[in-house]
Amino acid sequence: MINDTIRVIRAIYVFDSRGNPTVGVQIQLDNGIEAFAAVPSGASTGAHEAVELRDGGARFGGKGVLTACQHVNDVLGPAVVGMRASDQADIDFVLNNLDGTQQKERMGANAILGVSLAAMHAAARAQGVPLYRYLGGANARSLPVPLLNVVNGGAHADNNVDIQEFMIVPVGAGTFSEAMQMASETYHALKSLLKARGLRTAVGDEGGFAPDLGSDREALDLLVAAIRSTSLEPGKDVVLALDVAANELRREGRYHLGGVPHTAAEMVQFYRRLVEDYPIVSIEDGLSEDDWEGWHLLAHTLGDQVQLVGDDLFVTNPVRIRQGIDQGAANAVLIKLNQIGTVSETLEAIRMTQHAGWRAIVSHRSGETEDTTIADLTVGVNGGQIKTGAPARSERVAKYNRLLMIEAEDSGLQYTGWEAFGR
Ligand code: 2PG
Ligand code: MG
Repeated sequence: MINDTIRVIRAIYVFDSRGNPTVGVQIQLDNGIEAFAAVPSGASTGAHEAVELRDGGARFGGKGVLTACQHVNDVLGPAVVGMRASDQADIDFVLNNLDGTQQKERMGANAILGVSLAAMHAAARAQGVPLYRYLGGANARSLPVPLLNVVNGGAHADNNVDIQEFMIVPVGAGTFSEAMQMASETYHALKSLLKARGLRTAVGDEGGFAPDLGSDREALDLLVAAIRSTSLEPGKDVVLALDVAANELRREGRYHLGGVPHTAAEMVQFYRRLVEDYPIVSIEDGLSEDDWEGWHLLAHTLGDQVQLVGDDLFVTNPVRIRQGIDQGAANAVLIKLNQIGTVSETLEAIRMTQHAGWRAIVSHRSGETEDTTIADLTVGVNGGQIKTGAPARSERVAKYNRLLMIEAEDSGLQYTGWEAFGR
């Protein structure tokens, strides 16, 4: 039997891509194996997410994580020392029990997830297999289609674009590396187009460009033009996806687009026209986190044409996902480890989603680090899709680079391509 007993767990703060502190957890096993995991952080967070514990006060503008680190060092870490790193479910059970709240606000989901992730990495190392193989065993067989956010708006950029993310999706590629080439070439073509039109080429939090544009349609037109100018065919080689992050648009019961208030039904019609006019295959958070009725209408109207992804709606929470499946409120779930706060609950969320015949898209957060866990996670669970920002900025490309390495070391893995969207 492999000896993977946990000997030491220690948290320190490290920086994320926005320059804010975040929790980093170091782990050492009795057999000498060490691992490290860093926790990501969102900006457009859902009200139902597990709680990220911040110190408040003057230090780091209130965003310090010393309390969360202290919880790891004094409470959570000591409780799992002596347990086996591969006993993930037991570890996560102990962590959750020590917290004892619904949304992990006592210990902090950032503290809990740091320990949970570190244990998972150490366990994989102890078994001498890559993380995706540890998670998926013989069943890990595909490389995901990347959803690359190349135009940033909403809460992720200082511009006047309402929709938070405009993504390119290289479904027509034969391999993951070919997909990344298509994406990178389109990204650079987009930059040239922006320059030629005298538009800003500064980037937002996820590495996408953040130009001031007249409308959301102008962003979509630019993307189609960029794809064409690389000799790729929009709708065949490369398609489009949106994350509206509609929570951020909602005020006084209406969705504010271009300064004009819209009902949920009007939003659905807005999407219907966009899907008619552009090669859009996926719309995330088209409506807000508690607008179940609106989601139902959206799924009823567009559910058989386009992937409808719940992010703030489901917050990777099995209870909310169950509700969504029972109501037919969407057909896909965005998976973010830190929305729920442990590895086990994340795996449970994915299992439930896939079991219902829905798609589970593994995702980064807008605040990221060099940690590449999500690349292995999506391969391990055959997620088929990953969303991790532009093909630029190291905290984003670290995940794509990890997938390139997985592709290079394991020729048995197939690129998912169009199949990711059931076509
Ligand atoms: C989202 C994410 C990631 P944030 O809304 O899907 O792109 O953003 O991490 O700010 O919630
Ligand atoms: Mg989102």
